[in-house]
Amino acid sequence: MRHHVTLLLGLLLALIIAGCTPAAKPAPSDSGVLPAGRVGSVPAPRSNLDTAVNARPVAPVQAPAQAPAQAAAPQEAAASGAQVLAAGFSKGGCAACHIIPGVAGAVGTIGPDLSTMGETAAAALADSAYTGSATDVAGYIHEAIVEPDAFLSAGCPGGACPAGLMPATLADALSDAELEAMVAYLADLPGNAGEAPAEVAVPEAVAPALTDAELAEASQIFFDRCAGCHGTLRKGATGPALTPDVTLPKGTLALSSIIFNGTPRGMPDWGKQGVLTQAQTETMAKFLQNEPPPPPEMSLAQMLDTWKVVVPLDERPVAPQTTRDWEDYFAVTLRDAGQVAIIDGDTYEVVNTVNTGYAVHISRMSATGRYAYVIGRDGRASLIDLWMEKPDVVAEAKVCYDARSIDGSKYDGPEGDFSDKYAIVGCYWPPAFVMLDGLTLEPFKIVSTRSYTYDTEEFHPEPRVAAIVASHNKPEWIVNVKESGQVWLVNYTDPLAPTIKMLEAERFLHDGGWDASKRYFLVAANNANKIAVVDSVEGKMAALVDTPKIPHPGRGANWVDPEFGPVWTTSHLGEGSLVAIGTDPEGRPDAAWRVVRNIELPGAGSLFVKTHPNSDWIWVDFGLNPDEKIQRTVCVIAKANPTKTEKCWEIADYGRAVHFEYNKEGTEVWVSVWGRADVPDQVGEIVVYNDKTLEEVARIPNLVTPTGKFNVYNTVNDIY
Ligand code: DHE
Repeated sequence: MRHHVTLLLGLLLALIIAGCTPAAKPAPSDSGVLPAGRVGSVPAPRSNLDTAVNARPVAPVQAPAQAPAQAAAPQEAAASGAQVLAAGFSKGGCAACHIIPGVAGAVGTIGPDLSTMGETAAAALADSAYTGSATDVAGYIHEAIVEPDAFLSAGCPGGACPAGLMPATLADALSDAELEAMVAYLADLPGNAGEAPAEVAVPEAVAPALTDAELAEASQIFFDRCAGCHGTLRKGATGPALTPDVTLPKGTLALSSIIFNGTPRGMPDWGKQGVLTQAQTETMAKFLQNEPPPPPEMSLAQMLDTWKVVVPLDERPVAPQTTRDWEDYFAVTLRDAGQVAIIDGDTYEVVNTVNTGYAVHISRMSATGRYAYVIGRDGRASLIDLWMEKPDVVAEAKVCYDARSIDGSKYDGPEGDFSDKYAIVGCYWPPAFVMLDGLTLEPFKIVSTRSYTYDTEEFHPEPRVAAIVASHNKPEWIVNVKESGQVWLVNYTDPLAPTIKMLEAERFLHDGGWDASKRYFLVAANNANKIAVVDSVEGKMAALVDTPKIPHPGRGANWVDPEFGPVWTTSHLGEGSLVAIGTDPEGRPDAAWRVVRNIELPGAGSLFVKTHPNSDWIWVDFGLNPDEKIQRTVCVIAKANPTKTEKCWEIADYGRAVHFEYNKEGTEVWVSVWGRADVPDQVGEIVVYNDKTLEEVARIPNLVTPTGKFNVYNTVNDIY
C-alpha cells in the first residue's frame, strides 16, 4: 500500500487552511495508535510542514528530522505549507489512484484507500509480515513513497498490491519540502480527516508538448491499444474517459504509472507485459493530457478506392474444389500476423494462411457457409472463398479506420431469399455501419450511428457499432450501438432505403449471441452490469437482466439446466462468476430472464464461454486475469451438476488460454494459446481436447497469436 501513498499528492491542499491552525492539531503520536517506543519519532504536526525541508533519509529509513516544534507558523506560512502540499500532490498525481480525505478529487481506486494512513502504517509496522526497514509511521510512509516496493500492501482494491504499481520514480518529482509535507499529512490520517479543507490555488496544469514524432507514435499506439476501450474521441466506454479535463489533474507521472502497471479494474499492464517501454508510457501520458487529434471521416468514394475483387464471380468455382469437409473448416484469427488460418477440423492441417486486415478481429460465415467474412481492426473486410482448393481472399474493401464486427444476410423466407446477398460491417470509427454486396464486398451504403443516448437524450459524437447478428426470423440485422445504449433493428429488404427500429437497451453494448431457439438475442451492456435481451420476432426488448461485474459472453453458451430448463450463460471480466439466465419464457416462465445460477470461478478476467448441444460441459477461460497461471487456465462445469467447476487446468506453460470452438460433430473442443509474436517458440498454438474425456488429442503448433476460432458449420448455424 505504500506505493499508493505516493499518490496522494493531490491532496493536500486542504490542510492548510484555515482553521487548521497547525498547533491545534495533535501529532499522530498523540492519537495513541502508534506502537510503544515510536512515539517520539512521529513527524511534526502540520503546523510545521512549511519548514520541514530536511533532506530525505537514507536507509535504514527513519522519520524525517522534525522541524522545530516551536515554529508556530504565522498565517502566511501556513498557506505556504498548503501550497507545498498541493504542489506535491499535483506532481505525484496521487489523487488518480488513492482516496485521500481532504484532497480535492482524490477518489482513485487503483491503490489503497489512504483514509486511515497513520493507523494503517502503525498496524503494518507491528505486523511480522512487514518487509521494509522503517521504524515509525512517518518513516513507513516516507519509505512507501521513496521505495514503494520495500513492502507491498495487501490493501489494493481487489487484493494485494502488485510490485511496481506505485512508481518508484515518483519521489524524484518531489522537492524535499513537498515529500515531508505529504508524509506528515498522511501520518495524521484519519486524525485530520474530519476537517473541512479550504481550497488552495494549485497552478493550472498545462498539457505537456509532444514532438511530431511523439505525436505520431502516440496516435498509433492509442489506435492499436487504447481506442477499443476508451473511444477514438476518448469519451470513455468500457474504460473511463481520457479527455484532458480528466487526465490533466492526474499528470504525467500518475498516468504513465497506470499505463505501465495496469489497474485492478481491467486496464492491461502494458509496460509489465513488455508491450510498451517506459518511454512509450510517458509519451502516452503526455499525449493523453492534450486534446485528441480530430480523426478523419470516410466517404463512400474513399471506400470504393480500396475495393478490390481479386477473383470475379464468374471465375470462382461452381462446386467445392476440395475433397476435405469444408464445412468443418475453422477460420482462426492470427491476431498479430493480420492473417486468418483456414484449418481442417478433421486433420488439423492448415489448409491456407490468408492475409487479411490488421489485428484481425472476427470471422463470420455467409448463410450458405461458402464464404468467410473477416474484419480487421483497421476496418478492412475480406471475403474468403472456402470452396477453393486453397481458400483465399476473393474480394476486400476497407470501409472504416477502426472496426470490430461483420456479418452476412441470413434470412430465407416469405420475404425473399437473402442468403449471401449482403454483408454489413460495424465501425468503431467513423461511428457507422456500412452495407456491402455479399459476394463482391462492394460497399454501397453508409449509415451513421452518431445519435442521442437512449437515457439522457444527449448527443454523442461517437456511438460505436459493437456486435452485429443476422436474424434468422426476418430480413434484419441486429446492430448494437455501444455508447448510445440502443439496439437497432436494420431491415435490409430495400438496402438503399433501410428501415431502422431503435430499441432502448443499456450502455455500453458490447458482445452477445442467440439463445438456443434463435428468437432472442442476448447482449452484454458491460458498463451497466446487465444483459439486454432482444426479441427478434416481436422486434422489441424482452428484458434487462442484472449480472455480476462486466459480463463478457462472446456469443454465450446455451444448455439445458437440470433444474431450470433452457439457459444461456456468460462469464465476467470483473468477477470470478459464471451466470446462467433462463431463456424459455413460455415453457419456464419462472426462470425466464433472471439469473438462475451464479457459479463461482477461480478468478475474474474471463473472456469466453462455450458449449455444444452434444456436450456434457460448459467451458470457460480467464484470458484477462492478472495472474499468469490463471490466464492460461481453463475450467469446465458439468451440465449435470452446474453448481461448481468440475475441473480446471493450465493448457500451456506460456501465453493465455482464450476462446473455444467445437468441431462440426461437437466431439472436440479447440482452445487457443495466445502467445507473443516476438517470442520465438511461444508465438501460440491451438490445443484440441476430446470433449467427452477432456483429454488432449492434438496441438496445432506455430500459429502466431491465435485468438478467435470459427467453425464453418457451427457459425452458419449459430451453435454455441
Ligand atoms: Fe473483441 C468479439 C470488441 C478486445 C477477441 N470484440 C468482439 C465483439 C466486439 C469486440 C464488439 C463482437 C463482434 C460481433 O459479434 O459482431 N474486443 C472488442 C474491443 O473493443 C476490445 C475490448 C478492445 C479492442 O481494442 O479491440 C476487444 N477481443 C479483444 C481482445 O483483446 C481479444 C481477446 C483478442 C483479439 O483478437 O484482439 C478479442 N473479440 C474477440 C473474439 C471475438 C470478439 C475472439 C468473437 C467471439 C465469438 O465467439 O464470437
